[in-house]
Order: sequence, then C-alpha cells, then structure tokens
Amino acid sequence: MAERTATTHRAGHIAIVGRPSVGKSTLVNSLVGEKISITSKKPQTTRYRITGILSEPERQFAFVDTPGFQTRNRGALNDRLNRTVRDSLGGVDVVVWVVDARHLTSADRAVAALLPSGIPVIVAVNKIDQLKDKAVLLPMLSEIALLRDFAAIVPISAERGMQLTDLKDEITKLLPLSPLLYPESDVTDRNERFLAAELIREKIFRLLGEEVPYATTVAIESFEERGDLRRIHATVYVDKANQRAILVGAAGARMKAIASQARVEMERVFGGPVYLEVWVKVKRGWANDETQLTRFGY
Ligand SMILES: Nc1nc2c(ncn2[C@@H]2O[C@H](COP(=O)(O)OP(=O)(O)OP(=O)(O)O)[C@@H](O)[C@H]2O)c(=O)[nH]1
Ligand SMILES: [Mg+2]
Repeated sequence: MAERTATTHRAGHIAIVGRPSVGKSTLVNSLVGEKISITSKKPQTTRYRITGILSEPERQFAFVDTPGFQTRNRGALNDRLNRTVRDSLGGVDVVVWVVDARHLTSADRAVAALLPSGIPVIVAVNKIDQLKDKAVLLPMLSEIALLRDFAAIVPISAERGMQLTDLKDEITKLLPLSPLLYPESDVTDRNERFLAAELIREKIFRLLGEEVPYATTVAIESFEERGDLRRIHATVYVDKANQRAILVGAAGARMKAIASQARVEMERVFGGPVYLEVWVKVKRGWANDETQLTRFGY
C-alpha cells in the first residue's frame, strides 16, 4: 500500500515555549514555511495558542506556538496568557524550550522551572546569527545542560533558517509512530478570520510605541467571501480615549497605514483581494475584565 501507515510514519504535537521575544513565533513560521503566527520586536506579541503544521514524507509535526511566559507583569490578561502556556504543555509529545543565545536570564530560569518532568524537552538556542564571537556558545550550552536533563540542545537561527533540519531530526526521534494527525495540506489549525485579526494586531505592534499595543485587542465583526473577494470588518478596542487618538493618528493617517499594511499581507496569505474596514473603539478596562477577555477569545 502506498498509503502512509503507522509502521514507519511519525507524528505528534510539539509545544514551543520560552520567555517573551526569544523567537518562538519566528521559529514556528520558519519551520512551517508560512506566516501563521505574528511576530514583532515587542515582548508578548503572541497571545493565543496557535498550531503550525508541517507535513513531510514519513513525519508530521504539529508545532504549538505559545505566548511568552511572563513573570513580571500582573493583571488578568497576563494570567490568562500564562495559563495558555501551562495548558499547552499538557498532551504534547515534545517540548521545545527556546532561549536567546546571547544570554540566559532569570526569566529563562523561571520558564525552565515550569517545564514538565514527564515530557522530553529539547532546547533550541536561537539567534546564533547575532553572536559576534561563536566561542560564547560553549559555556552557554554547558550552563543550560546543568539545569536538568534535556533530550538535546540545538543552536539555531529561526530567522535565517540555520540548523532547523537538526532540530527537526532531534524532534522526530521523540515523536510516536502515528498516522497523519491533520490533513497533509493544512498549515495551521486557525481559520482566516483569526489570522485576519492577528495580522491587524501585528501591524499595531510593529507601527506603534510602547504603550498602545498592550492596551489593544482586535475583533472581527464580519468576514464574508464573495467569489475571490474577502470583505472584512474589524474593530480595534483600546483602553482609553487618548490611546484611540494615538492609534488613529492625525487625520486618521496612522490607522490608515496599519489597515493598509494588514490588508496587503492578508491578500498575500489568503491569495486573493481583500476589502478591509477597521473601526477603533474605546472599551475601558477590557484587559482586566474576565468577561471581556473570554469574549475576545483569551
Ligand atoms: N537576529 C535574529 N532575530 C530573530 C531570530 N528569531 C527571532 N528573531 C527576532 O526576535 C524578535 C522576536 O521574535 P518573535 O518570534 O516575535 O518572538 P516570540 O518568542 O514569539 O515573542 P512573544 O510572542 O512576544 O513571546 C523579532 O524581532 C524577530 O525578528 C533569529 O534567529 N535571529
Ligand atoms: Mg510569539
């Protein structure tokens, strides 16, 4: 039989965890070969669990991207993000713990302490392209190895796609024999509606300063497909009126730039024209209101 049987084929879920900004989402996108998870220089860009699927002959990886684990900031939204990380660790076959090759911080150690004992953990030491002196890598690897038993420690660059084959091969050794878990053509478990909201959030994270992105969440009010065309109406919620003013910008220029960049990327990802309309509304205290958080899917 030419069909994939459970006798040779391996498949499983791999949780990608780490402190904020180490490159978890960049890694998932790079492994899958598609932009399915948003990224930015700002910590805590990812707020949802998103699965990225990679199907190769003989193996299928379901990479579970997670929010950066936060130890400093409090608040209802952060509690939910940390809960999402903990929940994502349940039921996976392998954990990939991502750290930054330039430094191991107390926040990294806090994540290490959280890693489950019953599931094999691989360390991906990311951003090696940023190391001016490769000699610093060795002491770093030894320091990591002392923390606990790891199945493997693999230096990588998610952004440059360096040593990702090594990482995949180490993961494969730990995956169970299993037929496909997802259709071979799927790249994510999330739908276009979700991705549309995320792409708007990404542009807000990339185009605005320190405060406003964290006071922002995006809801899709309607998503209609007419032939090739997708008509999308989205609302961006902020916490305060002055944040709304910053987001909209003089004569609406900033919001226009955000919407236009988001639309261009949606058209690329969805493979067809997009009509996008975005409204900005103030919803005071949404990030600390359990009912609102649930409504926004957190
Ligand atoms: N130089 C370099 N930069 C990288 C690499 N991987 C990720 N980055 C950058 O690091 C920043 C953070 O990347 P993300 O993928 O958003 O990080 P994350 O861990 O998902 O962050 P959170 O979702 O906020 O927890 C972005 O500016 C990426 O471009 C890498 O291998 N090399
Ligand atoms: Mg992320």
